[in-house]
Amino acid sequence: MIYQNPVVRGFYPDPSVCCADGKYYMVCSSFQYFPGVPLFESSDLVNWKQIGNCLTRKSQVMLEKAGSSAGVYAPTIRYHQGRFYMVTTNTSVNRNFYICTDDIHGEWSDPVFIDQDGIDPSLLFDDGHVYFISNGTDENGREGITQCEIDISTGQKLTPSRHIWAGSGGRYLESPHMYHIGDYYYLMAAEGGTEYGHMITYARSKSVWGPFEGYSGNPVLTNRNLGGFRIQGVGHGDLVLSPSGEWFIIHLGFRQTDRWMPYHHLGREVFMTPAFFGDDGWFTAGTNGTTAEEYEITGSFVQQRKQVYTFGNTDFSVDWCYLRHPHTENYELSSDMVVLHGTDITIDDVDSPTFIGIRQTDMNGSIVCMVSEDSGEAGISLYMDENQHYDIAVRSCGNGHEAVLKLNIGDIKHVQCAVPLSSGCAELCVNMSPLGYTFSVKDGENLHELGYAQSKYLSSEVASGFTGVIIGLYAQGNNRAEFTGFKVKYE
Ligand code: 6LW
Repeated sequence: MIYQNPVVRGFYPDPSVCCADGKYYMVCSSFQYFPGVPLFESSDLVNWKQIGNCLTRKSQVMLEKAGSSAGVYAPTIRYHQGRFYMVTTNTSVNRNFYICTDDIHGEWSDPVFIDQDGIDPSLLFDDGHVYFISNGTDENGREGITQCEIDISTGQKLTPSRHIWAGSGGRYLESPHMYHIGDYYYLMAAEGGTEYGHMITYARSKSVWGPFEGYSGNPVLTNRNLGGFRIQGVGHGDLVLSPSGEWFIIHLGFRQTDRWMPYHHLGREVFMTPAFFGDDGWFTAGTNGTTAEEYEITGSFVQQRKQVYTFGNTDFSVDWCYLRHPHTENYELSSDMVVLHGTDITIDDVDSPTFIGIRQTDMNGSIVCMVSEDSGEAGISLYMDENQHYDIAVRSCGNGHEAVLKLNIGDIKHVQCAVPLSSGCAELCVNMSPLGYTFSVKDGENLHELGYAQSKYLSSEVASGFTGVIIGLYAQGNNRAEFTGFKVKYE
């Protein structure tokens, strides 16, 4: 069947995948959001369902006041002898750690820390040995792909950290994964930075310690020369074998808006590109080393795409996320109503405001929600980070209420429009298009247009950082707010 890229839409960067008992499992980065490291399941590599998150307890990850795009970076998931391992970096404390579980639908362990630096850690289980690989520094201070052997039961290093590859010469050598396939150890990595110059490169050796010989056709996968093409920034991937024995690279990329000086605001998403091993044991990927809109995979199934998200058809502990560790007493979540209790902490703070969000997964669509609040401000935020967000809200003023559209772009915090309301209850509406958002409010029978704001200012190119737009429900100002009839519908 033909599948379309991306296979997972919205801000789910740095995918890593493993196979266990006929099912595939995938994890992604989560940065300052909690719970951390979204976990997906698939039986065909094309249809992915989020089944949970790996970091669900405060004791597993320190996120207090973690900066936006700090916190939890790229994870790797591996399965060995009945046990799943997820290894990642908490950049807010600069430490690599892994957790494990024997029940992929259950809780994961507390963290085991590893004394090797760098980001993007990975594990290789090979012939009774476990290797830990990151883009770290060796014992002599040399940076590059760095490896040590560890005792997987304690995290203790069994060898010094050794430099094993310097990459093909691109900047930001990261995302190493090692595979033992046939006679060779393949070391795949990303270079070029996670932007328009991103790429996947690899090398191979007959020994896990090298010396590694770089593939002469590196980069094996990149869209950096496809100016104007919608899919950009492809890189950071993991190799996987499909149920029918075809190789694929599951990797990140993004969908750009505009042809000249393009930008992207939905974050980095999950793409899948076929890889082909030649008789010489080297592999190529995609369409002449690039990722296209669609590919073929053996199998007769349909690629599903969820187009409607409501309180009733999503799971608050799976699909939704908080900013840092939430103050749980401020959230009452049920399938027909969300009640939020606002505090002094606002969504402009690097903290944990009362905020619960779900990723914007497509460019075209609409958001509606009835919001009722008593003495502060409550509404919907198109949230990139604390400095870049558009908010439509009901707020108290004088003896009454008004509907507001607030644009926050860097240091500019602007109230675009304020309309008096007949009560503290109104229906907030957002229309999403690739180039921007249109905001309106319904006060009983009266419809008020509040304005328009460009998606460009919520993009990674403007905001910087590694995240994407989240549709957040928030309350602030020591109030009580009720949200009902929430619906996101994509076209
Ligand atoms: C991640 C690095 C990268 O750790 O971006 O795309 C960093 N690559 O490998 C943050 O997602």
